[in-house]
Amino acid sequence: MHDVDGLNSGYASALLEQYLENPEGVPREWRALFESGASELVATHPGLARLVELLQTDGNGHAVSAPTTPTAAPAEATAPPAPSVDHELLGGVAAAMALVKAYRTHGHLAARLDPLGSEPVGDPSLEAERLEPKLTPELQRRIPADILRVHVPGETLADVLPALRETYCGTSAYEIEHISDHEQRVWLRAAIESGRYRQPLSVEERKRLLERLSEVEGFERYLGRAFLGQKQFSIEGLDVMVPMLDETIEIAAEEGAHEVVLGMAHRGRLSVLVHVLGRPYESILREFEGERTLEAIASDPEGNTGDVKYHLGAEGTRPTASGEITVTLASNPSHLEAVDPVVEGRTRAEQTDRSTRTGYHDSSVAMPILIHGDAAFPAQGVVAESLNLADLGGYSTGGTLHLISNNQIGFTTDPADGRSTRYSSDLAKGFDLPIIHVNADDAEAALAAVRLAMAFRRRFCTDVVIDLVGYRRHGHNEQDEAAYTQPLMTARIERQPSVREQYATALVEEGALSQEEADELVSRVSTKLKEAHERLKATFGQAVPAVGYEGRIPATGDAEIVTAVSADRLRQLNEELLAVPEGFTVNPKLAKQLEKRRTALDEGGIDWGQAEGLAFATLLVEGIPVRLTGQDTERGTFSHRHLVLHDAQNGQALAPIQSLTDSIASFEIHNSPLSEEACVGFEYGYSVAAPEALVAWEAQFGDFVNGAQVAIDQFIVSGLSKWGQTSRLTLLLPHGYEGNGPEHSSARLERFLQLAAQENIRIANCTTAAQYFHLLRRQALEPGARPLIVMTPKGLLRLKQAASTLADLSEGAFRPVIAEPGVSHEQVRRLVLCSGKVYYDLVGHEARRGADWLAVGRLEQLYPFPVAAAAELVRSYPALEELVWAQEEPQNMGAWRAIRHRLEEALPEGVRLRFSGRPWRASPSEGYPTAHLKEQDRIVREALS
Ligand SMILES: Cc1ncc(C[n+]2csc(CCOP(=O)(O)OP(=O)(O)O)c2C)c(N)n1
Repeated sequence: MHDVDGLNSGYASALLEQYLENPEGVPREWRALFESGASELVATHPGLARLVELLQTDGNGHAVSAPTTPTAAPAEATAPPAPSVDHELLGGVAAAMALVKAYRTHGHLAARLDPLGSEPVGDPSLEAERLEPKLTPELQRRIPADILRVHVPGETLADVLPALRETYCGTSAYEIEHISDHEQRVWLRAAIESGRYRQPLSVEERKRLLERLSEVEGFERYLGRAFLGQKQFSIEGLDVMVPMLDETIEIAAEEGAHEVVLGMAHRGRLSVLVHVLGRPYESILREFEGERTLEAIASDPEGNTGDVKYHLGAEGTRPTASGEITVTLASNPSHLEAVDPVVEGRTRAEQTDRSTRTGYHDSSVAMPILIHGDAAFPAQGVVAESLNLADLGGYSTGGTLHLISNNQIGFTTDPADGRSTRYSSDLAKGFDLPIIHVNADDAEAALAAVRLAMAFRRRFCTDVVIDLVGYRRHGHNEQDEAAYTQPLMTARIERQPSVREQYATALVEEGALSQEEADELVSRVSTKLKEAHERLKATFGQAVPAVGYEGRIPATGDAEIVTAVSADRLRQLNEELLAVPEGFTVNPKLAKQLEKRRTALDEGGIDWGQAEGLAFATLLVEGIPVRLTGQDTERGTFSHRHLVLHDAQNGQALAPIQSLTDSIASFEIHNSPLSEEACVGFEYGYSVAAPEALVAWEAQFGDFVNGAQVAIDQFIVSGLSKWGQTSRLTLLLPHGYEGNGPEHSSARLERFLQLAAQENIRIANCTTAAQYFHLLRRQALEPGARPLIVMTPKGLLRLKQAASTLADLSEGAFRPVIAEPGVSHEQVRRLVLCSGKVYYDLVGHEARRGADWLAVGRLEQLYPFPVAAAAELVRSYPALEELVWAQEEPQNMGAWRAIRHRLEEALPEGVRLRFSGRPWRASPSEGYPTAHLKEQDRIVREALS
């Protein structure tokens, strides 16, 4: 820096103002000063004032000059000339500021985060001696600390520099400067630098921490010895995760949470079950023994598959200083990270009071914790999808603690092959989350990281990430030889004393306890485990108590479910659904459409959207909460729903369904973000934790539901068999061939049918608004909860013939099979059976006209297959010769392959079965509308003639 002509505070302030307005308008030297790490200074006048004050004296207390002929300076800056500027100090201050900024921004690059001792890359900006001007020790001592606005103690830069280095480049490191919220950045800097959350532990706390680490290590090592080579996915190398969870739960309870919902994969899960959820040792030991006594796993009386021990969920109650707290570990599949949105949904359900009309959400009552693998976090898309939910009105949970259990490897894949970013956590930067990296061998620093994270979460209600950097002592699992692929790392790990050993040594050296006492902590655990194991062995041969399943729900029972609703009630609710308060302007075009709903009850023509609204409203007055989400669901993709109205004058939103006079339950409705996997997972989690509610998710078009395939395969259809976990989650999937190409036609009915077994789910495809009304109500009221998959229509939403009358809703029930009305059964020789929209193509076709030997039947429920009703229908045509199954979908898709055997079983002797539909196809439908029409016509003709 050279030739800053002179200074006074008025001049400097004016320059600053000018700089803020237009950086290009101030002299280069000043711009450099303002920009060289002095952004904080620039933004805050007190810092500037102090700088000016400092620079106005030459070190001997003499005032220094102001410009005589300021080139780009404001005209009023006319202080008397004075001797000279302390250029060295001025430059030093700028460099010091740059240095502080560098520590905050890049300090992590020089931090000692790897317990295995790899060298940090460092960064030139962190080296005081390499800056220009050089920050020599003398110069450092001349720069007062207060001008730097740091929070570490010290008078001058020379004092604060080591503290900054220790803070930002020690065994903890921080990435916070990417956060766009100024208040959050400022808070974090102060919290980190002041050491507020890194207060030294008391001797008692240290001993307790050592005891905990001994328990963790003792447990893992006992399992390793007793069940040599069995998979346990040991936590060793990241042992401190357990005390970190202890600390998190303790703080969560202190902040008023009644429940913590935890999601994690295999690594360390058994240790978490025992130590964090309080599962008795015996229950885990039994699982290991179970693999030896095959009988235990081969004899589930209900034909369930069960699951491996490191997938099972559990619930435990833990005492804390602030009272008891429930800790729930969500069951999860192998599919890494798939459980993330499920945990969020579960938590959200716990946080929601569904007895109020809009659902009162209080995020303080439950807290989600997600533990991620370092390979999975950056690479599984569902992570990003889930992070994107965090701040959305319909999804937020008040901040998730993300803990990356970073063992610096994914199975056999090194980070260099596993991600394109420096850190595993980098994705979180894009979500503006603070990231705390911490060395897993510094147990106290790890606890401090939790305290900081929790304080931040409490203050700002947002997610926080802790990247816990450790290692993996035993390879991917205990059957694996890590040295095949990571020989050097494996050898290094063999030399690494455990965190327990390191911490014990440190405490013994400090005199906090003796070596004997430290050893005693270890042997105590092993004794306890041995005893538990002996106790367990003594019970072998006795009946095995059920462990791990969270409340089995009986399948469909005999209870009569009344889905019809009195006409008076429907009239009243219909009026209320159409009512808007004084002064609310409904869009005039929409108002006309809605007006039709007013007369439809008396004149007929209740369409899909209206029937759906009425179904929801009737449930609300019966005390059943409803939650409906999906892409553009408030209006409805096909503009058919309109449960949320927007004032044409001011845009204000209004959902009349949320203020029904007699409603005693919540109606939540939210447009979802453009995600399938996370959104379906979220709703699944919500529905599991809210078994009394009707939770529905709607796809934009059914085709897109395959973006949520993991949630479907791994949770929705198999959760019951694996974990005894089910729900009444309802998927609304627009389906039907209307000439919109391969991707706006099929909700892949065949997939759901293939996944249906043991009455795990229900699948329906209805053809009238009333059927949909009764179906939704039945789904909510049926005592046995099961997920429901509905192929919902597009064209039928407005089709006159698909509309219903008031009597259709106030009488009757859902009919799984419907015979064609107005047909004389005696004459029928061919029954064309179909499902969904193609029914109207068939009955409306010219070939149908006058063919009194033909009837078209509808299968409205595809699973569980209505065996009796289908047989009854077929037998009701005494002259039947042929049954044709007609479908729009190709032969390898749709319902055909799943129900063919059912149809064959239903056929009387001598009646033929024939298929009419698209031929085997790799893509669901034609791309050209004309090709579609031609093909549709062929299918219908072949069925009818
Ligand atoms: C979606 C998915 N793909 C692949 C796998 C197979 N798999 C199991 S563990 C693992 C490595 C995971 O590494 P990381 O996330 O770092 O966790 P770690 O096992 O190291 O704790 C892989 C690839 C899986 N379980 N899930």
